[in-house]
Amino acid sequence: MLSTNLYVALRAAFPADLDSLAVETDSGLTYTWRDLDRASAMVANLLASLELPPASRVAVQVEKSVEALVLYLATLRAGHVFLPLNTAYQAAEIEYFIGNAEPAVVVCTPTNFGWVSKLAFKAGTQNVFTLADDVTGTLLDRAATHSDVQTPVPRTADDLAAILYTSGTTGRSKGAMLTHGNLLSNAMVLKDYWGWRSVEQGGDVLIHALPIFHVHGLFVAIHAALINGSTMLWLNKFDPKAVLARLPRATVFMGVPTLYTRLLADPGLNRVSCQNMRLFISGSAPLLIETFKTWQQRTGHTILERYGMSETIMLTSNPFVPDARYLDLAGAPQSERRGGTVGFPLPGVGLRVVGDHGEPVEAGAIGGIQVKGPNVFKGYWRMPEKTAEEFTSDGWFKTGDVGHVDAQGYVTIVGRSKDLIISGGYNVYPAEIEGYINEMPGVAESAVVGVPHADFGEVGVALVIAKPGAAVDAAGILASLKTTVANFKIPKACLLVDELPRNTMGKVQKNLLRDQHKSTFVG
Ligand code: MLC
Ligand code: AMP
Repeated sequence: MLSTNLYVALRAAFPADLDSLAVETDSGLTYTWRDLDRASAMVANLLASLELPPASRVAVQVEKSVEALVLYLATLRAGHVFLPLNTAYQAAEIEYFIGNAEPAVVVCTPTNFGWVSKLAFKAGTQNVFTLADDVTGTLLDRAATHSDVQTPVPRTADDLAAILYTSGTTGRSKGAMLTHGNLLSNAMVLKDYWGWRSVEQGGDVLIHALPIFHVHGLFVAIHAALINGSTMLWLNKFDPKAVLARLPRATVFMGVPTLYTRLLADPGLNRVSCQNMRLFISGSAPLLIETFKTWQQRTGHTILERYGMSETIMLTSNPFVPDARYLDLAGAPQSERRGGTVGFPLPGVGLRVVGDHGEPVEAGAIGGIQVKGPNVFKGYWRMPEKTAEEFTSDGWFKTGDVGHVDAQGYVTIVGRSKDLIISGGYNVYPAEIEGYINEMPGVAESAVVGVPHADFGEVGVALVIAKPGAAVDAAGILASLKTTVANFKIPKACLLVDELPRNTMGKVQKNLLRDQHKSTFVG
């Protein structure tokens, strides 16, 4: 069991040659392992100089950069709690997170400093720094005056390391509290299960093309690279051409399904460009079987699909190679990566499928997925009742995902009991968008549902009923939403309708709406 700060464990895994390459960016900057260690010490010392109570929240909404990664490491070192925020969030969203988390430090882009600092100061935050993606900002100016040596603050496995806001299964955004122990145990399991190669074994090189404000880019990708001493080829923004250009020097790639479909759209993706690669990993949203198969044909590689969530980090994975240490339910080594499934529960993760009333279902039957393990979060920030609702009395976390486990043990996700749209790997909560639309003048009611989309997998469509006699304009609704919420949450179509289908209880039948509008974007 971890008895120290997560940073200490990551640091212990840095290669012996601290002057070797840790990160190379798309703008040509290079960082050695020593650079990461020294820079994060300086920022940690800056945080220490603020004399904050232990486990203060450090809320961060900045563009992706290696300095943002350094800030994450520094927050761990200083014993505080990292709170990353999607760069697309607008003022109303940021105001809620700051009000709820009460961060002691807020770091934002220089461009957003005006409005973010106003919100932060109003909420009582004393320290607002800026950080741009070109190695500038007041955070770095202030850190430059501090020592590049720092002893990480002792933390236990149960101490908080990060809070990730997610709507979980219902309602308003809740802060999922992840501990040093959650993050380290999951990183160690993935290092082993995905067969990461140490520097002595030739090393791995990861193409890091995901945003770093979610589990996938921040924890799965970064921790895997750091805990293995692997170099990262770092892209501040996903660009298929930039990924293709780096494939010959890389061995591992991680992406949401949209990244795979966009790469497939480039003729430069083929067996030759992928010949140095050893592993392509997909997750955060369902990978279509067509994408899985086309990828196999084009590149000769079988994508490894895994499943996780903010509250639990990684839960299941298809196997890396047949390995006698990991047996399937039939007692044979887990071997095949099976498209359409998310593989097996990771070592140490308990997974069960239950019926509507929590009763166990027969093998192979569909039901709610519940999980247990050292990776499962500590609860929702300052919401003990919500936390209690999402756990069973015997300690299993209700994921809100619906699926089944076959006789061999492969887990398949078939749907979600939570009303959630996953668009390009980002979560969109229909209730939040409906709330904004319902407030608009002339709107009587609305429903937002997810429909298939070739690029984003799934996107929202809004169905709106106008009040009698009111002149409501669908384009105007979308334009108004754009001024209020993050752009990825905006429905990609809005239709005015006369009525919404309801069941006998009066509840809108979203399954019918999804079915009616399923061809809006695909043939
Ligand atoms: C961008 N847009 C999106 C969108 N991303 N709309 C819906 N869904 C999305 N995901 C909007 C833009 O605002 C823009 O609108 C229009 O779509 C076209 O933008 P784009 O230039 O094509 O988008 P791009 O910037 O290229 O971003 C697409 C993307 C990005 C796929 C690269 O969405 C992305 O990085 N997704 C990864 C998300 C991720 O990391 N998820 C992990 C969650 S962790 P307009 O109107 O402005 O033109 C998790 C747990 C787990 O789920 O298991 O891993
Ligand atoms: P988040 O709250 O952003 O962490 O999103 C987690 C949700 O993403 C999960 O509860 C699943 O619904 C979904 N998810 C993650 N990985 C997969 C996958 N491989 N297949 C299907 N759904 C996935």
